[in-house]
Amino acid sequence: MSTAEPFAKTPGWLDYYDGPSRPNFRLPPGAVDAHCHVFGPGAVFPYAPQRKYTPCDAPKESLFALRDHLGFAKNVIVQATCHGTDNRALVDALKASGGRARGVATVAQDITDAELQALHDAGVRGTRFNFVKRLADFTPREVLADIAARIAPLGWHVVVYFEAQDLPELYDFFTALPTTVVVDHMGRPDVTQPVDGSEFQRFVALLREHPNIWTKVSCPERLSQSGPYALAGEQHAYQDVVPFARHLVETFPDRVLWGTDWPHPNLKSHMPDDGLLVDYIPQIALTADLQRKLLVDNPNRLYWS
Ligand code: 0GY
Repeated sequence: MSTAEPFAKTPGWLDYYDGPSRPNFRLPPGAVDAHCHVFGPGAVFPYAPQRKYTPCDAPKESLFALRDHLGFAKNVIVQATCHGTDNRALVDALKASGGRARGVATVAQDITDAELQALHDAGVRGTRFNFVKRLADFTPREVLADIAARIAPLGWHVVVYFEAQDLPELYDFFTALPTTVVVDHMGRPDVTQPVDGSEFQRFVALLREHPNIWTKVSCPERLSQSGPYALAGEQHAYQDVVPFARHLVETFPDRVLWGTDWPHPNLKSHMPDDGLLVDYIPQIALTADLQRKLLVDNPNRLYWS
């Protein structure tokens, strides 16, 4: 192992797609990729000892090049579990972005007010609670509630990531949070179930009954069972996910966000062409008005106002 590459990737790791296509779909001016990550580089920003996977490096320069290639104006960079509560790679990217990126950090209960303020000054506007068991160790609810109470006065929100089957157990915790709450990837529905089935309708009810809860209609490449994959020019990728995302975009047009999820950690089946992922957007947001809300108005309201 060389000193330049101090970390060996998890066996079977798929690197992000090299040479993505230029989207056919023209993003509206000011569009935000509201869910993406930076990884390392590990030689500069080491991966966390408690991580559950070791990714390929995915540095800020590559993210910003992708942003420009796809036609996005800005990014929301979300702290990934492989960096634990060490937000240095995130902060470095935010500072290098010239105001064109905001961040969602992961913080520990013992973070000081001065450290929170420093994250805020760098462009952090939220903290992420990860309940996906393959990604993160259990943290007691009291600890998370305490963190939420600490970040609320800064005007931050809480981003939550969980699997659909765990929503019943988490429902009361989520609905008691004192901030805006953003749910990653539509709460990870089982898309072999119907949109009007009980599992997805429980998630829809969560949003309907709680106007402070938003969701990212992202990650069809992670949720799809039937494809087709966003590869080889495919303009109608991930058909089985479309009705779920479209339902949320049309029911809650002012509380949805979209992101690439670049560099797509832990995907096993394939690595999507990010240009074709952008071409997926008009399948779920059918009008220019819905597209502008999803890509421009909503993320700018949450992260830049
Ligand atoms: C995502 C999804 C995943 C990983 C993480 O923080 C992370 O490590 O979020 C996943 O493996 O499903 O949103 O990036």
